[in-house]
Amino acid sequence: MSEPRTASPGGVHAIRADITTVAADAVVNAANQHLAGGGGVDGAIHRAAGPSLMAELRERYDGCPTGGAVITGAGRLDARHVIHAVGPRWRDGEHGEPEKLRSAYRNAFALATEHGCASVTCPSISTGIYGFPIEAAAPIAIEEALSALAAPNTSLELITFVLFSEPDLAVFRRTLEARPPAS
Ligand code: AR6
Repeated sequence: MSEPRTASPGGVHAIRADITTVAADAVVNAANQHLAGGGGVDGAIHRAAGPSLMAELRERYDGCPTGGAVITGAGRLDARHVIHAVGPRWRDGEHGEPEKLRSAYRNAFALATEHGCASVTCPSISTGIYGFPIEAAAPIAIEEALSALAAPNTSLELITFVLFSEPDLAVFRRTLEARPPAS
């Protein structure tokens, strides 16, 4: 796992899977401000990675604000890093939720490129327990992924959104089809 993984074709993709089973240089986690673990994809990632993840979070970080992201090793996951991104809890859309979600993705992809990652897997942040409507979240996620891939000198080549359900996958696929490909 010393070489960055690349898979062809590059770009932004959406698949249906359990994110803990998909290999990548970095796996994005939908975490909370306390970096305390929890349910949903956060619980699944911590269970699959093992206790080293929580140990490193406790040692290196004192939480993370909403819209931010931090990075750790990946324990037993088939990855080099886990990037813990904190999305917003949905209230009514009038409390900066879209901007905070955009910021969580942007910071997550920035960390991935700072660490020389080529491939990143990513869940749909905030659209589970945090209640962000997925139709509004998918365009934000995909715009940020395309913009991260288009940045000059980025190490990023492939961003795969890993959705847990067919309806969620359909929303991401529809949104992707409506967008121009990354240049
Ligand atoms: N692989 C891929 N996607 C998954 C998986 C999985 N194994 N498990 C769930 N999802 P959520 P949030 C999907 O609730 O809304 C935690 O307690 C899920 O269907 O995991 O950002 C944290 O600690 C949904 O589409 O994250 C926070 O407290 C997406 O992942 C809080 O939940 C995100 O749902 C964060 O809530």
